[in-house]
Amino acid sequence: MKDHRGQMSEDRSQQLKGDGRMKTAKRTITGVMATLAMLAAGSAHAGDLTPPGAPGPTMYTLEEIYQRIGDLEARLNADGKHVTVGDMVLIPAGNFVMGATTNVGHETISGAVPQHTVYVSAFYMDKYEATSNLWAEVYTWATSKGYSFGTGWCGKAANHPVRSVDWYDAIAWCNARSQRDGFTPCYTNANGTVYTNAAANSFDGGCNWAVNGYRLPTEAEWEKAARGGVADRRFPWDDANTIQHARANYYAIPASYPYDTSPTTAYHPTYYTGGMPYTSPVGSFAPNGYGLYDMAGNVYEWCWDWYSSTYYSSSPASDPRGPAGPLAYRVLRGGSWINYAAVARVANRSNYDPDDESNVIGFRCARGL
Ligand SMILES: [Ca+2]
Repeated sequence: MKDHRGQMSEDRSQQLKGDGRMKTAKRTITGVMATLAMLAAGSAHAGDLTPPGAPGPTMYTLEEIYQRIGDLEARLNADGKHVTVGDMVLIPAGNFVMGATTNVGHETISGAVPQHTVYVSAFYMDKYEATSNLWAEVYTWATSKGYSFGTGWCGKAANHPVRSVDWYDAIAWCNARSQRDGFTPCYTNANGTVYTNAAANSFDGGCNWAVNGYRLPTEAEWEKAARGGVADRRFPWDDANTIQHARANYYAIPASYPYDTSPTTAYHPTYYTGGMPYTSPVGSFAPNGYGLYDMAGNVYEWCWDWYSSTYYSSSPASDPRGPAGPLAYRVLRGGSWINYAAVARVANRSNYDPDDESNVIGFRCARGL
């Protein structure tokens, strides 16, 4: 993964160097073809750019090349390493090792063994947990269009994560966000209509994975995203296998977990204020290798999958989407402001009744290309 990311940077760097801003039309046909080849390589990462195909009558014009280079520049994250669309980051397609990192001596985690290699197709992931502000904007739009929601929702402030939304509310909200933003909704009822009635607290349909709308990430997508392109780590960062309050909003008990080395204990001292929940504004800590924030702590995040503690023994190797349901619980990931360091591990698996809400649970959206 690290090599892959490095390659991505290098490819793009070469693209930008290679064009030399192309201020004149003196470039030879050889140079143009080299640029096209690099763009084709870049398009494997960018996802929705069309590869040029075999050299011949389908060659791009210089104007088209400028356009595509401009597209890539416009979509480069502030860190200079990641392609973004709005507040979403492209998570590149590829394999990663999912589950408890027992191979490097890390602890076994309930339900998170055996380690197994999983291929995940490219997707976009929200940089931030869905905020109270974003929830409210979409919620207002949605209820004006006939959507209904089953639970109350809250957020401590506009820039804090929304919480106290159950799983049904979350997927209906994803549909509403898709429709509001001009994308195709992913969740449809068994009769083919768009899922809008979350107040019913039931869902007999499925997710159309082929469309481009917002949706909950699968558990595999979430873990791949959380690992940030780095293998064999306990937490979303790549420079240590320990956690401290400087890195995440969680409940620190260094005496109980050797990898919890926070000098401050219990609730995060900065956010232990104003009554529960002690959430923090999204993006208050450094992002991970993919440019994603709060993949450890703050609020738990709903995933699509039903939860089964034995699923890793039989899950498919490519784009696993959870066991067949219905089961009792859906997957939660990442831990929250109230959870111990163990729950903030990238391999840790939690679960909850999709019909229940809690002030420790929120979510973020993924989106197909
Ligand atoms: Ca989180």
